[in-house]
Amino acid sequence: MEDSSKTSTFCHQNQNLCFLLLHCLFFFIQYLAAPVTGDTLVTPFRPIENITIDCGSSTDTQSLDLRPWTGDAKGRFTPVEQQHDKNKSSVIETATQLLPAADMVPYSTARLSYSQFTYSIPLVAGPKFIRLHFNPTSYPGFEDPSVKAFFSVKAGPFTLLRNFSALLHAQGKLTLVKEFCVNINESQMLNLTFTPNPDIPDSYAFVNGIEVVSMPTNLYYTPFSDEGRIPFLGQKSLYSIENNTALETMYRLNVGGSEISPREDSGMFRAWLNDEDYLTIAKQNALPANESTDLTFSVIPSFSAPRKVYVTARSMGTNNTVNENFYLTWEFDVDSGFVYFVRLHFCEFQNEITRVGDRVFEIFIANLTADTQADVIIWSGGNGIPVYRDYVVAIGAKGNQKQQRLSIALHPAPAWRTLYSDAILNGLEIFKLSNGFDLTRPSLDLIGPNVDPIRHSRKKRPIIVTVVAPISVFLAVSLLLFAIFRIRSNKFANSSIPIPPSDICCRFSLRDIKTATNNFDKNFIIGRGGFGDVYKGIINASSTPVAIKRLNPGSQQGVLEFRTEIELLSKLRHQNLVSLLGYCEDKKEMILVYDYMVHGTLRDHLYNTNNPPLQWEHRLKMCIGAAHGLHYLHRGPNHTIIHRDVKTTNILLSEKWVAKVSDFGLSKTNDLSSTHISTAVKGSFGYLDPEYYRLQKLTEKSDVYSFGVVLCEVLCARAPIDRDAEDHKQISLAEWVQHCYNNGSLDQIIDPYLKDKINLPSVLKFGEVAVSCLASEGLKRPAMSEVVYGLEVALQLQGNQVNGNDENHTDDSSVIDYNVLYASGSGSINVGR
Ligand SMILES: *[C@@H]1O[C@H](CO)[C@@H](O)[C@H](O)[C@H]1NC(C)=O
Ligand SMILES: *[C@@H]1O[C@H](CO)[C@@H](O)[C@H](O)[C@H]1NC(C)=O
Ligand SMILES: *[C@@H]1O[C@H](CO)[C@@H](O)[C@H](O)[C@H]1NC(C)=O
Ligand SMILES: *[C@@H]1O[C@H](CO)[C@@H](O)[C@H](O)[C@H]1NC(C)=O
Ligand SMILES: *[C@@H]1O[C@H](CO)[C@@H](O)[C@H](O)[C@H]1NC(C)=O
Ligand SMILES: *[C@@H]1O[C@H](CO)[C@@H](O)[C@H](O)[C@H]1NC(C)=O
Ligand SMILES: *[C@@H]1O[C@H](CO)[C@@H](O)[C@H](O)[C@H]1NC(C)=O
Ligand SMILES: *[C@@H]1O[C@H](CO)[C@@H](O)[C@H](O)[C@H]1NC(C)=O
Ligand SMILES: CC(=O)N[C@H]1CO[C@H](CO)[C@@H](O)[C@@H]1O
Repeated sequence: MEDSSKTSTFCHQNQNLCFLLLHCLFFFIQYLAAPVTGDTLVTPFRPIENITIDCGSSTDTQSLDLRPWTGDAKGRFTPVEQQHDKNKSSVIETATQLLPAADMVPYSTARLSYSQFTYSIPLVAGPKFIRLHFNPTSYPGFEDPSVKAFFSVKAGPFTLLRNFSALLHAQGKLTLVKEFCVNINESQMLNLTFTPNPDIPDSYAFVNGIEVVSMPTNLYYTPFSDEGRIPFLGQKSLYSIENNTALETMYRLNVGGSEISPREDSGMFRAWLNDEDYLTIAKQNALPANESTDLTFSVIPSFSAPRKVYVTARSMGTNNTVNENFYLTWEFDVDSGFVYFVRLHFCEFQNEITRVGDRVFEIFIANLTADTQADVIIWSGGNGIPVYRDYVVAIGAKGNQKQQRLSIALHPAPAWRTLYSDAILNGLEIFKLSNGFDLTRPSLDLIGPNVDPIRHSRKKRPIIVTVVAPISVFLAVSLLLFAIFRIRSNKFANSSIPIPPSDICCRFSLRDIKTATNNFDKNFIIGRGGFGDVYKGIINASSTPVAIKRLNPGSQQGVLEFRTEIELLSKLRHQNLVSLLGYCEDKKEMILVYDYMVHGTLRDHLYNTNNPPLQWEHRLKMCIGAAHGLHYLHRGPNHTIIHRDVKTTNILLSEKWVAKVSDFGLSKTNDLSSTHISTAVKGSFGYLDPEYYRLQKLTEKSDVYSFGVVLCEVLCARAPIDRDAEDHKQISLAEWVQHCYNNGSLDQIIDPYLKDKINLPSVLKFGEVAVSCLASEGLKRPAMSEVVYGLEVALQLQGNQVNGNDENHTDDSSVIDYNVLYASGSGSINVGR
């Protein structure tokens, strides 16, 4: 028998090849027919085969959705029985149970048998959906289905079901559909065999309806040319779904939207359910469907999922503060010992989300990290463009549990990466993949004693994180601070503020301040900060201008920071720190008086400015000066102070172009008397240390990171975040500099003004210091003393040509005060190696 069948297959090979080619052509045309331009032109997939068999029916019927079904008792699809025992013969019965009208076809009739029966269905080559429809009820003449209706189903060589009980699987529902995907190698009869469980006496098999629908060749199967393209989570490898794999559909959901009936699918009669039952917490936001969204299928074929999937979605909602700590999570029961194929469908259709970086989130599947920077706009290329992402994950066994929960969790990316702290999902599909030809036997590799079920990498984070300001506020603060110390007025008042005796911080009366600022005249404002306005005033006797910072009244946060700043600054004296001259605390007013910094902020001389560009040597000296200032803060004789808001707008330039670190409003002392360091994440967009953000643990290495960003700005003369960058890699300056440094292309991104004016070794040294500051682990970043040393090496490599012979810029910051530098006897110097 076997020999003859092989021979006949062989004889037909040429004919089959022809068939294959024809169908390849057919699919090709179908792909072409799927438009890639506008939503209005979308046509659903037209399957060449859409076979529907109404089992147990002697007539052709039609379901309520107008699909025609072929009765199997008439001949064409009549199954063949293995042994025809009169008493155990297959019978056709009308189900006694009352079914809803919509379910009458094909569920009102059934084919049942105590012996094996086989449907032979002629098919052309290619992947197919096979759907089996069951109405698990009692049928006259057949014993209790809960004990006897156990059977297996094979499709060709694939075992789809074994010891299967439709009644148990239906879990109380009236009907049940099992969907599989198999690939037909060559045009052949597909044998679909139902076998009662031989271990159970008088067991029987039954089926109410069978569907076979052809599907696009590479809808789920990996194209022949692609050697593995799906990330295999937890395995550091890629996976391909090959023709010899059978798939069982476990879940197919229209996330955030309503159920989609087979009729409404994109031509393949797939059913999409709502996701609500699978959410771990019911509160999540379903985004309102925007039915008028124009979808553009430029990345994936338009039949990938019906339109409804992409114009509805679920997100976390608008409360950023809550989202930071939240995982938007679905959970699904799956069988242990199998590999699962997960497809996530995305489409940004909200008007707000149009640009790279708008909504970036993390994806975890089965507790494994699937993506840390999911950005639908990057994947799709824009708003209204659907896209899907595939992942494969193995679910091992935990103990002897036959089933486990596969979770899909979304979490917003850290605030320095994403504008909205949110995540989105439009649809999802989960398939079980066969082990060899078997979808029912767990793989020993996955449940064997040696295999620890693949462990999750997602750390459970205690929910004690307080994020003080959402990203938009960071942005706003950045922008506002940008303006500090910018001179807006040339009118100065005569002031009666007395000169503070020596450099000891003194207390001014409110009247003094009012006189100096002409009663807080708006024309005297030179900047606006997060805590209030900054005025310029003149101390009469010396005609030395001062900067007067008036805190917004009524801000509790501000009062604390005000006192912190007085306490800190009055104790600190260093040539690279802005000196506090005095303060005023009167009624509700809180005012600080500083040295006025004539040349404004460092940023004022780097970009977005009319000031002439700074020479490289000057930039180096300013960086060295600021680094000294920070080093003094970190390693002062009696204190450790973490600045927490290091940025180019907080580095001011004195009349003699000495860089001075300013704005200690966000600082925290870590001296012996303080018992804890606040864990509230503070800082500015673009400068925030990702490790600090992640671990909420504040160390001076967070300042080192921010200073690394400052160095990048100085080198490239651009903002830390450029949301208009053409390439998304360039949005974050820190990431871009690291990327270019590692590629050896650092010289190509430096400030064009500097080109040809600097020595490459100096730039490379500078880049090395900057990149070392940006190390993702704080421990690997240098101390500020090492940064100072590294920058001095860079200055030497440049030849230090400035000394003495520059009219405009006389700079004393290159003079290193080693007593200050090594005051705390801090560690070794590695940066300069
Ligand atoms: C067939 O069924 C009849 C009655 O239902 C019974 O009398 C007879 O013994 C059965 N025959 C076999 C071979 O089981
Ligand atoms: C898988 O099957 C399809 C259709 O039968 C065929 O076009 C494709 O080449 C096959 N791929 C592989 C890897 O055999
Ligand atoms: C078949 O499944 C039932 C219910 O899950 C189980 O009790 C029984 O042991 C299984 N039988 C075999 C032979 O696997
Ligand atoms: C398809 O063909 C491959 C190789 O040609 C073979 O290994 C595999 O068993 C075939 N699959 C089916 C379902 O016939
Ligand atoms: C399918 O089943 C028929 C009848 O049961 C048998 O003759 C044929 O050889 C089978 N074909 C395959 C590919 O198993
Ligand atoms: C829905 O989408 C259309 C087209 O993209 C857009 O013009 C409209 O503003 C959207 N409506 C809402 C409520 O987002
Ligand atoms: C966000 O949630 C927090 C905590 O539940 C709540 O205090 C705050 O009012 C919410 N904000 C908005 C805008 O709903
Ligand atoms: C994932 O983690 C949760 C909670 O720690 C656990 O209950 C679940 O079993 C894990 N899932 C898998 C697939 O390991
Ligand atoms: C979507 C599709 O192609 N449906 C076809 C399925 O087959 C019946 C005939 O059996 C056609 O009438 C449908 O148009």
